[in-house]
Amino acid sequence: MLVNRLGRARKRVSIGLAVTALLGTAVAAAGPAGATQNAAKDAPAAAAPACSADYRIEQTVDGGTTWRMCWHYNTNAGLVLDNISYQPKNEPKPIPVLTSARLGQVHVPYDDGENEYHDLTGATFGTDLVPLKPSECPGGTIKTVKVGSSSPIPGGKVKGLCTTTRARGHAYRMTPDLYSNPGKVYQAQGKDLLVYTVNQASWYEYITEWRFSSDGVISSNVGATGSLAPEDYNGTDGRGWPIGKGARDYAESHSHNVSWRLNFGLDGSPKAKVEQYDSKVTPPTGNGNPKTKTTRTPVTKELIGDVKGMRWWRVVSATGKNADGHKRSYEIVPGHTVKHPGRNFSNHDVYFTEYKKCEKYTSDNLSENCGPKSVDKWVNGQTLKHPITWVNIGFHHIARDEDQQPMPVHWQGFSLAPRDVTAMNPLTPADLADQNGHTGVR
Ligand SMILES: [Cu+2]
Repeated sequence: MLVNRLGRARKRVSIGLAVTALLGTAVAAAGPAGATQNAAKDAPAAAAPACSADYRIEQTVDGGTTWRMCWHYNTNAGLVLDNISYQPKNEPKPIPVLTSARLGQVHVPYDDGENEYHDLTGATFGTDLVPLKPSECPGGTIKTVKVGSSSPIPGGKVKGLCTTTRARGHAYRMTPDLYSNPGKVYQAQGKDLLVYTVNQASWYEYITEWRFSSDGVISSNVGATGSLAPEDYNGTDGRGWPIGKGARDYAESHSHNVSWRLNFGLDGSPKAKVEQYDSKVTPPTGNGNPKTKTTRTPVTKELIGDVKGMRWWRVVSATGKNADGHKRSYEIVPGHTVKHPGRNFSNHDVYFTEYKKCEKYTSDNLSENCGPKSVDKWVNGQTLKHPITWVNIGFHHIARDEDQQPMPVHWQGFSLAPRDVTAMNPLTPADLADQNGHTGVR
């Protein structure tokens, strides 16, 4: 990630100046209404997104599920999705899920300690949105993003936001009676709405992908591709891997610690509750079987959380219940991750902080007069009334011969799984709609 190409080095400086000029205000938003939009995204989500057609995404996917959202673009954070709502086929109106969802930081520390980058706030990630070819957005639409004068694309308008759909295989499958009627099968193939951009940070290209499934799951993954930084082939100190012939060029090892900032707005209210679940397994005694006891801990104050054993968290709606009378929630499901103990903001899986407008970036926070610069230091015992969720997913990149050239995409990310948002599987076929709860032996 070293930057010594003259143009890029200059660019880094010019961005630094631009950021300085903007300190204390909203970071440069290239969305429909700039600061107004920034303020609006923290308000409770409306049932229908309040944005113009150019900034609206609405897609009904197979199974009758409709996802709606607005988007805008920020020259640091990149793509920002606002007012995301989910409407399965049997729901009378959209269910607001997230008021705002975006990256929080891409932190790249090198193993030799010489460099440590914060790609959103300290590199070209946001300004260097790349134009997409139609073939990179199969079956979809590429929207124009007004990045502005900091874009390397003349005019600053980049055809860089793809929205499309993609098959994901089975949504469900059920054979009610394999023995007497093996031909009777309920099955459906799932379709997802995909929303993605590609941002260049020096030699790397990051694909930021959001996936909205017909069953209510939201996933975000960042795919790192592009090139290994040509300057970083001096890892002969035991902190690199030989790339190229023999043992001459050693690509320096490093980490990509990607984090996300999620501002939930379940059922249109920011006042969600956070819960942590832990399960204790007791090994069997004698000829018995293992037993597991699960306990719920309300997270009432700001928290730094680590996955341990069977632990998980959910964000619970303060107001909404499904048709079964259960509180709606979304569960946080981290993907594969490696924590980076080099900094406290990269050494944990989740951070729940009380909403504060100026707390924008996981590390290297750009706001002036906002106290410490990283998320870990914002966790200081405040009561959670309007929780902000930060998810950190790390990857230690020890390069390999296959990383050139270009580098195959490496994905890292997480999902948000609906838990009791609807009373049944939102894709339940009409035949099975009465099978809710203990319906007896089939
Ligand atoms: Cu890498």
